[in-house]
Amino acid sequence: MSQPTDTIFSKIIRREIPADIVYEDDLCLAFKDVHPQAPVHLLVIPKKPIPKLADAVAEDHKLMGHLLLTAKRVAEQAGLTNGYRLVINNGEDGGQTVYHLHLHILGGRQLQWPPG
Ligand code: DGP
Repeated sequence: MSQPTDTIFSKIIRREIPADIVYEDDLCLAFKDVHPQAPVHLLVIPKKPIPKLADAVAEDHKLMGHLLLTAKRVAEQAGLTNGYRLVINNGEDGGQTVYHLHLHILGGRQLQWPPG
């Protein structure tokens, strides 16, 4: 099923709604999650409105690498020296609620495994 590409995250990119932005470059943006699940909970999103990971294509491979390296950089910037978790929820069974690809950075407490 196709999802609308203009989501609340597109509005954050365009500064139409406020967000606590911690990092930005030409390709991506990182900001605090509005419903934090850990003491540090940040989201890294591409500026390109890819609805979900399953919609990424071969030509996105550099962007995908950039998102991962940005997550590492942002986690370091947030002081997560003792570790952290990256999560990408993909689609309905993955628990995705906002259909603009995003990486969750979770840290600042001991995380459990497996997730619910
Ligand atoms: P997911 O379930 O993986 O699609 O995660 C979406 C996340 O986005 C969820 O943790 C809450 C967060 N979120 C939803 N709306 C907003 C918003 O308007 N601002 C911010 N900062 N985060 C939001």
